[in-house]
Amino acid sequence: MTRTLFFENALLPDGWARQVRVAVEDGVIRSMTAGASAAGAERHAGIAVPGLPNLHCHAFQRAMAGLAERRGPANDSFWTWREVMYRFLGRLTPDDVEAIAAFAYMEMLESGFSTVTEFHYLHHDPAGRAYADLGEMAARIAAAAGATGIGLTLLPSLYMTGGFANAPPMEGQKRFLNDVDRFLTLVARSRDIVAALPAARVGIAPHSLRAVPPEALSRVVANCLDGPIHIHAAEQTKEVEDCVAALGARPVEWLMHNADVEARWCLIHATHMTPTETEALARTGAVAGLCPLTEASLGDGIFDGARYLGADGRFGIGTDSNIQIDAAAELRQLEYSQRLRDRARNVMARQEGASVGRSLFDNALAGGTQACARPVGAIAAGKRADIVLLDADHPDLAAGAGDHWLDAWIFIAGRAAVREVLVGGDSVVADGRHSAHDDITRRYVATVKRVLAA
Ligand code: NGQ
Ligand code: ZN
Repeated sequence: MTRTLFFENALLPDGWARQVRVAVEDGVIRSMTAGASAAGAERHAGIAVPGLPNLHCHAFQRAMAGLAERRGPANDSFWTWREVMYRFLGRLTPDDVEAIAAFAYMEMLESGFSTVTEFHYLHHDPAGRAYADLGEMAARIAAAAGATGIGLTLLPSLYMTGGFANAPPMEGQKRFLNDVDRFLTLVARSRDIVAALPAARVGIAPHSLRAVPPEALSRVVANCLDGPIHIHAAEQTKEVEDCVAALGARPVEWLMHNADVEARWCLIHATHMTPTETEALARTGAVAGLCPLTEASLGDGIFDGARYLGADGRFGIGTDSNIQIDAAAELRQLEYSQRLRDRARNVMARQEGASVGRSLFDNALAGGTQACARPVGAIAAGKRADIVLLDADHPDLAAGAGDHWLDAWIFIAGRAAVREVLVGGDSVVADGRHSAHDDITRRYVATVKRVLAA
């Protein structure tokens, strides 16, 4: 059945348009016409922009947000945070993970994301034994995506070692571990698990050079003939130093020389790169998966956005630890981190007069779409009808037009500007609230109370 949607203002591939009619069939845009009449169409109020892909998420971490903000005995860091995180995940059951993921995905939709790319490594039971179904946890992620309506790219993650040079895994990592063969079985199982979700994709996520030895990395990449390949790289300076000691090169440098990094790849964080690495990464056509709020929260460092953008590097944004789920806030943090470092303004836009919000949005949309490998990312024929309607009556947007709407959303209003979200043409968020907001929230709160009391 074909439905016709109508938007007073919409951001189309060649720019802002007025009075846009969009025909949708089976969740996919078949045609669109600007300057058209609204007769007979479903009118959706607000400013229509493509939904953003979230290119990096560990959903379960949403439930420990705020629980690692207490000072420890000395020198808190990414590594002490990771210990807190490992203790927390040790308690989670499959039901818990499903409830937490549904809540996180609901918040993503409510903030303007319409795809989640789940970098999924919590595979086994608390004792480290595989569940009867190797894909038990993957199925919970898929169920949460299905319940909320968010589009899913599922990236089963391979985790083998506790550090470089085949360091044995730590106790807290035993729920993550697979060998290459069992991992490939899990990838195949994941394809079955997501099959019922609209245009879901499966890729692979070798966790990091810390957790995957070089031989295993080349084997899984050789076995992944399609779908995205994501890997954490160069997030922490200690990781860079350990990588140089073990492999003789910095993480991004090593990947450039030893893996065939191309457009299917997404390097998560890529925080600590030399100018040469930054420019080399840009040339590969791979995506840098930036997670600015998490990188700030964890004290990772600042991505060299100015140089990377200048070299035509592709990037997208991810919510990673989910300390705060807000698409606009991620983009704002990215720009503000550049400003603070450079003592400058309007860094992440290239031409004089260009809107920084528009530049951030366009880049995150294109890079996120490439990294999730779903047919999304534009209000255009052939793409899924994943559309965010910004509130044209919000005080920060009401007097604006065109790119100013994006600047106002990203730099001022944040998620409060998101009024409605359509996935596959169906409204899942209205008046800023997901259609199952109360049920999903109740279940989440009950879960967190139980987990924290345990
Ligand atoms: C993760 N998070 O996979 O959740 C990691 C921590 C690790 C970040 N790197 C675990 N931000 O790196 O081993
Ligand atoms: Zn991550």
